[in-house]
Amino acid sequence: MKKFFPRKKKILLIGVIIFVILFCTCFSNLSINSYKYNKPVGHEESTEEFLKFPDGFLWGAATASYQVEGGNKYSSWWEFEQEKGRIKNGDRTDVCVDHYNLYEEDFDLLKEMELNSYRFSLEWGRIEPEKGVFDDTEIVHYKNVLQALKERNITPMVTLWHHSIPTWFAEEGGWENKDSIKYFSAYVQYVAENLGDDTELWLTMNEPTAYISSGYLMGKWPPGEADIKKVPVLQKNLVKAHKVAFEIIHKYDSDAEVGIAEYSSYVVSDSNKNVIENIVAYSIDKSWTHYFVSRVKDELDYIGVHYYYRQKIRLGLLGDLISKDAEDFEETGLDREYYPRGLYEVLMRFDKYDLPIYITEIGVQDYHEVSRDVFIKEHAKEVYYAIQNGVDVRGFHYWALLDSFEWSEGYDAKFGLIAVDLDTLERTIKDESWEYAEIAKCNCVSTGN
Ligand code: IFM
Repeated sequence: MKKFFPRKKKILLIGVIIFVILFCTCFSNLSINSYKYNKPVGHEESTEEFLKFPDGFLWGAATASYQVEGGNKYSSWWEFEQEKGRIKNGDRTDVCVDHYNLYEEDFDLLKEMELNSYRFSLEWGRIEPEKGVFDDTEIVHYKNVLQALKERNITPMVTLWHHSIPTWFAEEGGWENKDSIKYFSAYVQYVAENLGDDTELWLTMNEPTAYISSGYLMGKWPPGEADIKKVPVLQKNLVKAHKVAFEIIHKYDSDAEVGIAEYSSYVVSDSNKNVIENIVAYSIDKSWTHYFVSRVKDELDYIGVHYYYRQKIRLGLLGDLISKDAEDFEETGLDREYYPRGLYEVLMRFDKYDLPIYITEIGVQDYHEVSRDVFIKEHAKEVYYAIQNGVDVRGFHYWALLDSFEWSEGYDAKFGLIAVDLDTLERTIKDESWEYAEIAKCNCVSTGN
Protein backbone atom coordinates (compact mmCIF):
# COMPACT_ATOMS: atom_id res chain seq x y z
CA MET A 1 0.00 0.00 0.00
CA LYS A 2 2.75 2.34 1.01
CA LYS A 3 4.42 1.60 -2.28
CA PHE A 4 1.38 2.68 -4.28
CA PHE A 5 0.44 5.64 -2.12
CA PRO A 6 3.48 7.46 -0.83
CA ARG A 7 2.77 10.10 1.81
CA LYS A 8 2.63 13.06 -0.56
CA LYS A 9 0.15 11.35 -2.87
CA LYS A 10 -1.97 10.31 0.11
CA ILE A 11 -2.21 13.94 1.23
CA LEU A 12 -3.06 14.98 -2.30
CA LEU A 13 -5.75 12.31 -2.55
CA ILE A 14 -7.31 13.34 0.77
CA GLY A 15 -7.19 16.95 -0.40
CA VAL A 16 -8.97 16.08 -3.63
CA ILE A 17 -11.66 14.12 -1.74
CA ILE A 18 -12.25 17.01 0.65
CA PHE A 19 -12.42 19.45 -2.28
CA VAL A 20 -14.94 17.27 -4.14
CA ILE A 21 -17.12 16.96 -1.02
CA LEU A 22 -17.03 20.71 -0.39
CA PHE A 23 -17.62 21.48 -4.05
CA CYS A 24 -20.63 19.14 -4.23
CA THR A 25 -22.08 20.41 -0.96
CA CYS A 26 -21.68 23.94 -2.12
CA PHE A 27 -23.21 23.44 -5.56
CA SER A 28 -25.97 21.17 -4.34
CA ASN A 29 -27.14 24.18 -2.35
CA LEU A 30 -26.54 26.81 -4.94
CA SER A 31 -29.76 26.74 -6.75
CA ILE A 32 -31.76 25.92 -3.66
CA ASN A 33 -30.79 29.31 -2.38
CA SER A 34 -34.26 30.64 -2.98
CA TYR A 35 -35.00 33.48 -0.66
CA LYS A 36 -37.44 33.12 2.21
CA TYR A 37 -40.51 35.27 2.21
CA ASN A 38 -40.64 37.66 5.07
CA LYS A 39 -44.29 38.48 4.87
CA PRO A 40 -45.34 41.57 6.75
CA VAL A 41 -46.40 40.86 10.32
CA GLY A 42 -50.01 39.82 10.55
CA HIS A 43 -50.21 39.09 6.84
CA GLU A 44 -52.72 36.34 6.14
CA GLU A 45 -53.64 35.28 2.63
CA SER A 46 -57.14 34.41 3.84
CA THR A 47 -58.14 37.93 4.82
CA GLU A 48 -58.26 40.69 2.26
CA GLU A 49 -55.58 43.28 2.70
CA PHE A 50 -54.29 46.12 0.60
CA LEU A 51 -50.57 45.88 0.13
CA LYS A 52 -49.44 49.46 -0.21
CA PHE A 53 -46.51 50.45 -2.43
CA PRO A 54 -44.10 53.31 -1.67
CA ASP A 55 -45.23 56.80 -2.65
CA GLY A 56 -44.06 57.79 -6.09
CA PHE A 57 -43.98 54.19 -7.31
CA LEU A 58 -44.22 54.08 -11.12
CA TRP A 59 -46.97 51.96 -12.66
CA GLY A 60 -46.38 52.01 -16.36
CA ALA A 61 -46.40 50.27 -19.69
CA ALA A 62 -43.64 49.78 -22.25
CA THR A 63 -43.14 49.61 -26.01
CA ALA A 64 -40.22 49.64 -28.43
CA SER A 65 -40.09 51.86 -31.51
CA TYR A 66 -39.66 49.17 -34.15
CA GLN A 67 -42.46 47.09 -32.68
CA VAL A 68 -45.09 49.83 -32.78
CA GLU A 69 -44.17 52.79 -34.98
CA GLY A 70 -44.31 51.42 -38.51
CA GLY A 71 -42.25 52.47 -41.53
CA ASN A 72 -38.81 52.12 -39.99
CA LYS A 73 -37.15 51.53 -43.33
CA TYR A 74 -33.64 52.56 -42.31
CA SER A 75 -33.35 49.77 -39.74
CA SER A 76 -31.80 46.33 -40.04
CA TRP A 77 -35.09 44.57 -39.24
CA TRP A 78 -36.71 46.17 -42.30
CA GLU A 79 -34.57 44.18 -44.73
CA PHE A 80 -34.82 41.10 -42.55
CA GLU A 81 -38.61 41.04 -42.47
CA GLN A 82 -38.71 41.07 -46.29
CA GLU A 83 -36.78 37.79 -46.42
CA LYS A 84 -39.10 34.84 -46.89
CA GLY A 85 -39.62 32.66 -43.83
CA ARG A 86 -38.08 35.06 -41.34
CA ILE A 87 -41.32 36.29 -39.75
CA LYS A 88 -44.33 34.19 -38.85
CA ASN A 89 -47.16 34.60 -41.38
CA GLY A 90 -44.88 36.90 -43.39
CA ASP A 91 -45.98 39.81 -41.19
CA ARG A 92 -44.56 43.24 -41.99
CA THR A 93 -44.21 46.57 -40.22
CA ASP A 94 -45.00 49.01 -43.03
CA VAL A 95 -47.79 50.50 -40.96
CA CYS A 96 -47.48 48.32 -37.88
CA VAL A 97 -49.82 49.80 -35.23
CA ASP A 98 -48.88 53.32 -36.35
CA HIS A 99 -47.89 54.54 -32.92
CA TYR A 100 -45.66 57.02 -34.77
CA ASN A 101 -48.77 59.01 -35.71
CA LEU A 102 -51.22 57.88 -33.04
CA TYR A 103 -49.09 58.32 -29.94
CA GLU A 104 -51.34 61.02 -28.45
CA GLU A 105 -54.36 58.75 -28.67
CA ASP A 106 -52.32 55.96 -27.06
CA PHE A 107 -51.24 58.22 -24.21
CA ASP A 108 -54.86 59.17 -23.56
CA LEU A 109 -55.63 55.48 -23.14
CA LEU A 110 -52.59 55.03 -20.91
CA LYS A 111 -53.96 57.84 -18.77
CA GLU A 112 -57.44 56.34 -18.79
CA MET A 113 -55.86 53.23 -17.25
CA GLU A 114 -54.45 55.43 -14.46
CA LEU A 115 -50.84 54.63 -15.38
CA ASN A 116 -48.20 57.21 -14.52
CA SER A 117 -45.20 56.08 -16.56
CA TYR A 118 -44.33 55.12 -20.13
CA ARG A 119 -41.20 53.36 -21.28
CA PHE A 120 -40.43 53.66 -24.99
CA SER A 121 -37.44 53.58 -27.30
CA LEU A 122 -35.96 55.86 -29.93
CA GLU A 123 -35.39 54.41 -33.38
CA TRP A 124 -31.71 54.98 -34.05
CA GLY A 125 -32.19 54.36 -37.82
CA ARG A 126 -34.76 57.18 -38.02
CA ILE A 127 -32.60 59.63 -36.14
CA GLU A 128 -29.41 58.73 -38.02
CA PRO A 129 -30.50 57.23 -41.34
CA GLU A 130 -27.01 57.58 -42.79
CA LYS A 131 -23.71 57.41 -40.94
CA GLY A 132 -23.08 60.79 -39.36
CA VAL A 133 -26.25 62.35 -40.82
CA PHE A 134 -28.82 63.23 -38.18
CA ASP A 135 -32.39 63.97 -39.12
CA ASP A 136 -33.61 66.91 -37.04
CA THR A 137 -37.25 66.29 -37.93
CA GLU A 138 -37.08 62.92 -36.20
CA ILE A 139 -35.59 64.27 -33.00
CA VAL A 140 -38.33 66.90 -33.02
CA HIS A 141 -40.83 64.06 -33.32
CA TYR A 142 -39.46 62.42 -30.18
CA LYS A 143 -39.38 65.79 -28.44
CA ASN A 144 -43.09 66.09 -29.21
CA VAL A 145 -43.68 62.59 -27.84
CA LEU A 146 -41.98 63.61 -24.59
CA GLN A 147 -43.99 66.83 -24.50
CA ALA A 148 -47.24 64.88 -24.93
CA LEU A 149 -46.27 62.72 -21.93
CA LYS A 150 -45.42 65.77 -19.87
CA GLU A 151 -48.80 67.34 -20.61
CA ARG A 152 -50.44 64.22 -19.26
CA ASN A 153 -48.20 64.00 -16.22
CA ILE A 154 -46.74 60.68 -17.31
CA THR A 155 -43.11 59.96 -16.39
CA PRO A 156 -41.07 58.90 -19.42
CA MET A 157 -38.33 56.30 -19.48
CA VAL A 158 -36.34 56.41 -22.72
CA THR A 159 -34.42 53.48 -24.20
CA LEU A 160 -31.68 54.52 -26.60
CA TRP A 161 -31.39 51.21 -28.40
CA HIS A 162 -33.96 48.41 -28.39
CA HIS A 163 -32.85 45.54 -30.70
CA SER A 164 -33.09 47.27 -34.12
CA ILE A 165 -29.98 48.99 -35.47
CA PRO A 166 -29.58 51.33 -38.48
CA THR A 167 -28.97 49.55 -41.78
CA TRP A 168 -25.69 51.43 -42.36
CA PHE A 169 -24.46 50.31 -38.93
CA ALA A 170 -25.46 46.69 -39.65
CA GLU A 171 -23.57 46.88 -42.97
CA GLU A 172 -20.46 47.91 -41.08
CA GLY A 173 -20.74 44.81 -38.87
CA GLY A 174 -22.98 46.27 -36.15
CA TRP A 175 -21.76 45.55 -32.65
CA GLU A 176 -19.01 43.26 -33.97
CA ASN A 177 -17.14 46.29 -35.28
CA LYS A 178 -14.71 47.90 -32.86
CA ASP A 179 -15.89 51.29 -34.13
CA SER A 180 -19.42 50.51 -32.93
CA ILE A 181 -18.71 52.31 -29.67
CA LYS A 182 -17.65 55.44 -31.53
CA TYR A 183 -20.79 55.31 -33.71
CA PHE A 184 -23.10 54.73 -30.75
CA SER A 185 -21.45 57.58 -28.82
CA ALA A 186 -22.11 60.03 -31.65
CA TYR A 187 -25.79 59.04 -31.69
CA VAL A 188 -26.10 59.21 -27.91
CA GLN A 189 -24.46 62.61 -27.85
CA TYR A 190 -26.88 63.98 -30.45
CA VAL A 191 -29.85 62.57 -28.51
CA ALA A 192 -28.62 63.80 -25.13
CA GLU A 193 -27.95 67.29 -26.50
CA ASN A 194 -31.49 67.48 -27.85
CA LEU A 195 -33.57 65.57 -25.31
CA GLY A 196 -31.48 65.93 -22.17
CA ASP A 197 -33.99 68.36 -20.65
CA ASP A 198 -37.05 66.26 -21.44
CA THR A 199 -36.50 63.08 -19.45
CA GLU A 200 -34.56 61.90 -16.44
CA LEU A 201 -34.89 58.15 -16.79
CA TRP A 202 -32.72 56.60 -19.49
CA LEU A 203 -31.86 53.07 -20.53
CA THR A 204 -28.81 52.74 -22.73
CA MET A 205 -29.83 49.39 -24.17
CA ASN A 206 -32.45 46.70 -24.05
CA GLU A 207 -31.64 43.06 -23.21
CA PRO A 208 -28.14 42.75 -24.66
CA THR A 209 -28.15 39.03 -23.81
CA ALA A 210 -31.39 38.40 -25.74
CA TYR A 211 -29.98 40.39 -28.66
CA ILE A 212 -26.86 38.22 -28.76
CA SER A 213 -28.64 34.90 -28.29
CA SER A 214 -31.44 35.56 -30.80
CA GLY A 215 -29.25 37.18 -33.47
CA TYR A 216 -25.94 35.35 -33.11
CA LEU A 217 -26.71 31.99 -31.49
CA MET A 218 -30.22 31.04 -32.59
CA GLY A 219 -30.16 33.02 -35.83
CA LYS A 220 -33.79 34.10 -35.41
CA TRP A 221 -33.07 37.82 -35.55
CA PRO A 222 -30.74 39.87 -37.74
CA PRO A 223 -28.05 39.14 -38.68
CA GLY A 224 -29.49 35.60 -38.52
CA GLU A 225 -26.30 33.88 -37.47
CA ALA A 226 -25.37 30.98 -35.25
CA ASP A 227 -21.76 31.67 -34.41
CA ILE A 228 -20.75 31.33 -30.79
CA LYS A 229 -17.26 32.64 -31.58
CA LYS A 230 -18.67 36.14 -32.00
CA VAL A 231 -20.19 36.31 -28.53
CA PRO A 232 -17.15 37.59 -26.59
CA VAL A 233 -16.51 40.49 -28.94
CA LEU A 234 -20.19 41.48 -28.92
CA GLN A 235 -20.25 41.36 -25.13
CA LYS A 236 -17.08 43.39 -24.88
CA ASN A 237 -18.29 46.11 -27.26
CA LEU A 238 -21.72 46.35 -25.66
CA VAL A 239 -20.24 46.73 -22.19
CA LYS A 240 -18.02 49.55 -23.48
CA ALA A 241 -20.93 51.16 -25.34
CA HIS A 242 -23.02 51.24 -22.19
CA LYS A 243 -20.22 52.81 -20.18
CA VAL A 244 -19.56 55.52 -22.72
CA ALA A 245 -23.28 56.30 -23.10
CA PHE A 246 -23.62 56.54 -19.32
CA GLU A 247 -20.92 59.22 -19.22
CA ILE A 248 -22.33 61.16 -22.17
CA ILE A 249 -25.86 61.32 -20.79
CA HIS A 250 -24.61 62.50 -17.42
CA LYS A 251 -22.61 65.21 -19.13
CA TYR A 252 -25.70 66.64 -20.84
CA ASP A 253 -28.28 65.89 -18.19
CA SER A 254 -27.15 66.39 -14.62
CA ASP A 255 -30.38 64.93 -13.17
CA ALA A 256 -30.24 61.83 -15.33
CA GLU A 257 -30.66 58.33 -13.97
CA VAL A 258 -29.18 55.86 -16.40
CA GLY A 259 -29.76 52.12 -16.39
CA ILE A 260 -29.56 49.03 -18.55
CA ALA A 261 -32.51 46.70 -19.16
CA GLU A 262 -31.77 43.00 -18.93
CA TYR A 263 -33.71 39.83 -19.66
CA SER A 264 -33.79 38.14 -16.29
CA SER A 265 -35.57 34.84 -16.14
CA TYR A 266 -35.45 32.86 -12.91
CA VAL A 267 -32.88 30.22 -13.77
CA VAL A 268 -33.02 27.26 -11.45
CA SER A 269 -32.05 23.62 -11.45
CA ASP A 270 -34.92 21.25 -12.15
CA SER A 271 -34.16 18.73 -9.45
CA ASN A 272 -32.10 20.76 -6.97
CA LYS A 273 -30.34 17.50 -6.16
CA ASN A 274 -28.26 16.92 -9.23
CA VAL A 275 -24.93 18.63 -8.64
CA ILE A 276 -24.16 19.07 -12.33
CA GLU A 277 -27.57 20.62 -12.97
CA ASN A 278 -27.03 22.98 -10.09
CA ILE A 279 -23.67 24.00 -11.47
CA VAL A 280 -25.16 24.61 -14.91
CA ALA A 281 -28.09 26.64 -13.51
CA TYR A 282 -25.78 28.68 -11.31
CA SER A 283 -23.35 29.30 -14.15
CA ILE A 284 -26.06 30.37 -16.60
CA ASP A 285 -27.45 32.81 -14.07
CA LYS A 286 -24.07 34.24 -13.22
CA SER A 287 -22.39 34.28 -16.59
CA TRP A 288 -25.40 35.10 -18.74
CA THR A 289 -28.27 36.77 -16.84
CA HIS A 290 -25.92 38.80 -14.65
CA TYR A 291 -23.16 39.21 -17.22
CA PHE A 292 -23.84 42.80 -18.21
CA VAL A 293 -25.07 44.20 -14.91
CA SER A 294 -22.10 42.79 -13.03
CA ARG A 295 -19.69 44.38 -15.51
CA VAL A 296 -21.27 47.81 -15.63
CA LYS A 297 -22.45 48.08 -12.03
CA ASP A 298 -20.26 51.12 -11.39
CA GLU A 299 -21.82 52.90 -14.34
CA LEU A 300 -25.43 52.33 -13.39
CA ASP A 301 -27.91 54.47 -11.50
CA TYR A 302 -30.46 51.69 -11.53
CA ILE A 303 -31.12 48.24 -12.97
CA GLY A 304 -33.96 47.50 -15.40
CA VAL A 305 -35.25 44.00 -14.75
CA HIS A 306 -37.37 42.06 -17.26
CA TYR A 307 -39.15 39.06 -15.86
CA TYR A 308 -41.23 36.68 -17.94
CA TYR A 309 -40.73 33.13 -16.63
CA ARG A 310 -38.84 30.51 -14.69
CA GLN A 311 -36.28 28.56 -16.66
CA LYS A 312 -35.63 25.15 -15.18
CA ILE A 313 -32.39 23.50 -16.13
CA ARG A 314 -32.43 19.76 -16.62
CA LEU A 315 -29.72 17.62 -18.08
CA GLY A 316 -31.74 15.13 -20.07
CA LEU A 317 -30.50 12.06 -21.85
CA LEU A 318 -30.64 13.82 -25.16
CA GLY A 319 -28.73 16.71 -23.77
CA ASP A 320 -31.77 18.96 -23.52
CA LEU A 321 -31.21 21.79 -21.16
CA ILE A 322 -34.57 23.30 -20.55
CA SER A 323 -37.27 21.41 -18.79
CA LYS A 324 -40.96 21.92 -19.28
CA ASP A 325 -42.80 19.89 -16.65
CA ALA A 326 -45.89 18.16 -17.91
CA GLU A 327 -47.77 18.37 -14.61
CA ASP A 328 -47.38 21.81 -13.15
CA PHE A 329 -46.33 23.81 -16.19
CA GLU A 330 -48.81 26.61 -16.79
CA GLU A 331 -47.96 28.36 -20.02
CA THR A 332 -48.22 32.05 -20.81
CA GLY A 333 -47.43 31.50 -24.50
CA LEU A 334 -44.15 31.08 -26.41
CA ASP A 335 -43.34 28.18 -24.03
CA ARG A 336 -43.01 30.57 -21.11
CA GLU A 337 -43.94 29.29 -17.66
CA TYR A 338 -46.28 31.18 -15.34
CA TYR A 339 -44.30 31.44 -12.12
CA PRO A 340 -44.84 34.71 -10.19
CA ARG A 341 -42.63 33.68 -7.29
CA GLY A 342 -39.71 33.75 -9.72
CA LEU A 343 -40.00 37.53 -9.88
CA TYR A 344 -39.42 37.76 -6.16
CA GLU A 345 -36.38 35.47 -6.48
CA VAL A 346 -34.96 37.47 -9.38
CA LEU A 347 -35.36 40.76 -7.50
CA MET A 348 -33.61 39.27 -4.48
CA ARG A 349 -30.76 38.10 -6.69
CA PHE A 350 -30.34 41.57 -8.20
CA ASP A 351 -30.44 43.21 -4.79
CA LYS A 352 -26.77 42.35 -4.26
CA TYR A 353 -25.74 45.30 -6.46
CA ASP A 354 -27.32 47.67 -3.98
CA LEU A 355 -28.95 49.75 -6.70
CA PRO A 356 -32.55 50.83 -7.26
CA ILE A 357 -34.50 48.52 -9.53
CA TYR A 358 -37.25 49.29 -12.00
CA ILE A 359 -39.14 46.42 -13.55
CA THR A 360 -38.87 47.60 -17.12
CA GLU A 361 -40.82 44.70 -18.64
CA ILE A 362 -43.17 42.00 -17.47
CA GLY A 363 -46.04 40.65 -19.53
CA VAL A 364 -48.28 37.89 -20.75
CA GLN A 365 -49.99 37.08 -24.02
CA ASP A 366 -53.68 36.71 -24.74
CA TYR A 367 -55.33 33.33 -25.04
CA HIS A 368 -53.19 31.28 -22.76
CA GLU A 369 -53.64 29.46 -19.49
CA VAL A 370 -53.30 32.54 -17.35
CA SER A 371 -55.37 35.66 -17.69
CA ARG A 372 -53.69 39.05 -17.74
CA ASP A 373 -55.45 40.40 -14.62
CA VAL A 374 -54.37 37.42 -12.50
CA PHE A 375 -50.87 37.55 -13.99
CA ILE A 376 -50.38 41.21 -13.13
CA LYS A 377 -51.86 40.97 -9.67
CA GLU A 378 -49.82 37.92 -8.64
CA HIS A 379 -46.60 39.45 -9.92
CA ALA A 380 -47.35 42.78 -8.24
CA LYS A 381 -47.67 40.94 -4.92
CA GLU A 382 -44.22 39.44 -5.41
CA VAL A 383 -42.82 42.91 -5.96
CA TYR A 384 -44.45 44.02 -2.74
CA TYR A 385 -42.82 41.13 -0.83
CA ALA A 386 -39.44 41.99 -2.32
CA ILE A 387 -39.85 45.61 -1.20
CA GLN A 388 -40.79 44.40 2.27
CA ASN A 389 -37.57 42.42 2.27
CA GLY A 390 -35.50 45.48 1.56
CA VAL A 391 -35.22 45.57 -2.23
CA ASP A 392 -35.47 49.11 -3.58
CA VAL A 393 -37.99 48.53 -6.38
CA ARG A 394 -39.32 51.78 -7.81
CA GLY A 395 -41.51 50.86 -10.74
CA PHE A 396 -43.38 48.22 -12.70
CA HIS A 397 -43.73 48.54 -16.48
CA TYR A 398 -46.10 46.11 -18.10
CA TRP A 399 -45.08 44.82 -21.54
CA ALA A 400 -46.70 46.03 -23.67
CA LEU A 401 -48.96 49.05 -23.87
CA LEU A 402 -50.22 47.86 -27.28
CA ASP A 403 -50.47 44.62 -29.18
CA SER A 404 -47.44 44.91 -31.40
CA PHE A 405 -44.90 43.31 -33.70
CA GLU A 406 -43.28 40.53 -31.66
CA TRP A 407 -40.16 40.22 -33.82
CA SER A 408 -39.98 36.83 -35.57
CA GLU A 409 -43.36 35.88 -34.05
CA GLY A 410 -45.06 38.66 -35.98
CA TYR A 411 -48.41 39.94 -34.70
CA ASP A 412 -49.66 36.61 -33.31
CA ALA A 413 -48.15 37.07 -29.86
CA LYS A 414 -50.42 39.70 -28.32
CA PHE A 415 -49.00 41.12 -25.10
CA GLY A 416 -50.87 44.45 -25.12
CA LEU A 417 -53.03 46.08 -22.50
CA ILE A 418 -54.68 47.59 -25.56
CA ALA A 419 -55.85 45.59 -28.58
CA VAL A 420 -55.25 47.07 -32.01
CA ASP A 421 -57.26 46.19 -35.08
CA LEU A 422 -54.55 45.94 -37.74
CA ASP A 423 -56.93 46.93 -40.54
CA THR A 424 -58.60 49.96 -38.98
CA LEU A 425 -55.94 50.72 -36.32
CA GLU A 426 -58.78 51.07 -33.84
CA ARG A 427 -57.63 50.71 -30.24
CA THR A 428 -59.58 49.00 -27.44
CA ILE A 429 -58.53 48.61 -23.84
CA LYS A 430 -58.85 44.89 -23.03
CA ASP A 431 -61.18 43.89 -20.19
CA GLU A 432 -58.34 42.15 -18.35
CA SER A 433 -56.36 45.39 -18.21
CA TRP A 434 -58.71 47.13 -15.80
CA GLU A 435 -57.30 45.18 -12.85
CA TYR A 436 -53.99 46.87 -13.56
CA ALA A 437 -55.75 50.24 -13.60
CA GLU A 438 -57.12 49.47 -10.11
CA ILE A 439 -53.66 48.62 -8.82
CA ALA A 440 -52.13 51.76 -10.31
CA LYS A 441 -54.91 53.96 -9.01
CA CYS A 442 -54.65 52.87 -5.39
CA ASN A 443 -50.89 52.22 -5.55
CA CYS A 444 -51.68 48.97 -3.84
CA VAL A 445 -52.62 45.40 -4.58
CA SER A 446 -55.39 43.57 -2.83
CA THR A 447 -54.85 40.05 -1.52
CA GLY A 448 -58.52 39.24 -2.15
CA ASN A 449 -59.86 37.79 -5.38
O1 IFM B 1 -41.29 42.00 -27.36
C1 IFM B 1 -40.22 41.71 -26.54
C2 IFM B 1 -39.37 42.95 -26.30
O2 IFM B 1 -38.93 43.54 -27.47
C3 IFM B 1 -38.17 42.61 -25.46
N1 IFM B 1 -38.52 41.85 -24.29
C4 IFM B 1 -39.43 40.74 -24.43
C5 IFM B 1 -40.67 41.18 -25.19
C6 IFM B 1 -41.71 40.06 -25.26
O3 IFM B 1 -41.16 38.89 -25.77
